[in-house]
Amino acid sequence: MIKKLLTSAVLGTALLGAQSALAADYTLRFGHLANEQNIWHQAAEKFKEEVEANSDGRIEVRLYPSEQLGSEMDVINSIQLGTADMTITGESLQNWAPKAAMMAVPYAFRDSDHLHAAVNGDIGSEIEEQIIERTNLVPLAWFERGARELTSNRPIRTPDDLDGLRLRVPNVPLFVDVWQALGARPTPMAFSEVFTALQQNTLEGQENPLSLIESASFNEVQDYVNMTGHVRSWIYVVIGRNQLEKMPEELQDVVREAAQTMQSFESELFDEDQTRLEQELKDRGMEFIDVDVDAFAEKARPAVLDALTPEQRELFDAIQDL
Ligand code: 2Q2
Repeated sequence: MIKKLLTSAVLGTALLGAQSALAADYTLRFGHLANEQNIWHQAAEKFKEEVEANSDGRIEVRLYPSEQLGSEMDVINSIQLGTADMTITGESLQNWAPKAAMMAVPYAFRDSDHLHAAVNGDIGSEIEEQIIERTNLVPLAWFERGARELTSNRPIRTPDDLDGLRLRVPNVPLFVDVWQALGARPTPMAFSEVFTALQQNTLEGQENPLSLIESASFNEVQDYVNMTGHVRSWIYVVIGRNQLEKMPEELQDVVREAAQTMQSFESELFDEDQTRLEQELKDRGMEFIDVDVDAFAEKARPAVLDALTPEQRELFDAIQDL
């Protein structure tokens, strides 16, 4: 009898143990637009590992790459509603927080150092504060991105060559304004729909950093990378403020520290990626086209200045003066 009781007690404990290993106290549903090959996803995996190990399993992170939780805009809405928790987002936040448009201004940053100085300094803090205030999302980490380049099936060297090119852009008002002014026909569309739209010729072009061009295999449906380098920018990994703050302080610290580890990890991957991407896309058969960048910059500028509100203009001028 005693033996039997003991056995069931042991069994019970074992079962309980198994159960607590399964059900964490907090689950973070982290969805983003890039696929598993992209360094954003590898960084997200690092975050998951760190958070789960350092919280002793009290936090579980579930990753959903390739817009499995919905498009970038959908996931932002879901985080606000509480049905998702984290994502990777940037200039699309302009739809809520006007200062996030600084992540979409063509030719705003001279180089990587200029960008780092802005993001790590007062300008970055101002943008982050407005993001928190207007979206209820908290930036936990940021990743530098390669410059956005235009892909197409005919070479584009000058704005005149655009000639009404049907171009996909993310859901970023400033991108629409600028590409219209340059002479293209921009359409906002979710990232996961772009490949098929290019394949079916509904679209003729898209623009993105080489990293996403490669991981999304756009080389299969686009022949040219036109080196417009039009937007040099960065992106935030964000978490819903409510989701973060409902965790005890010590777990919030685990999340924040894991995000910093992820940021350093991603930055190494980014540097490696930059030295590899152009050759990789050439090996896959894409042709790189030198572009009259000055002509693009000159034609884009009035559209930018026209689109910026006084508040945005002040921030833009501060970036230029940095
Ligand atoms: O083309 C895309 O969808 C991305 O490269 C976007 O730049 C990015 O997701 C922005 O929409 C960030 O908010």
